[in-house]
Amino acid sequence: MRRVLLPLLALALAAFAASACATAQAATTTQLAMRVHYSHFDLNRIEVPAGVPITFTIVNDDPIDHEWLIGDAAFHNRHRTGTEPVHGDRPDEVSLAPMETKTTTLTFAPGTYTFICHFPAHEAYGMVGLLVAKG
Ligand SMILES: [Cu+2]
Repeated sequence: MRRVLLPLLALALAAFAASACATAQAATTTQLAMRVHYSHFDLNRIEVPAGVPITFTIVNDDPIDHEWLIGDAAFHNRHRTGTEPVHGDRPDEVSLAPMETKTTTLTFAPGTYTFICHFPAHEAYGMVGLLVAKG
């Protein structure tokens, strides 16, 4: 059993490393298309310029609800224990019905932010990404 598992693990790690490289975005990007598929964001590391509007088009390709919430650690701590099933029209809190596409525009101060789906168990499953705004 152990002989079978080790090559599979190596293969999985190689696939993860390849996908991590493929999902980085250049720091000049102001328009981003993002897809949610199998409860994962297809972009998990994004670099954008600080101080200019960044427009995100987020496609939920799954047959279940998701959300895209972006902010700092305090923002996510609030949402991890929050009880809002659906978010309003705040640009940093996007609720996505099954197969729905939404667009939102945000301007970031220089820094590092995370975007997370806070539906039960989705963050632990890997619905997390990093955005770096470079000044
Ligand atoms: Cu989700």
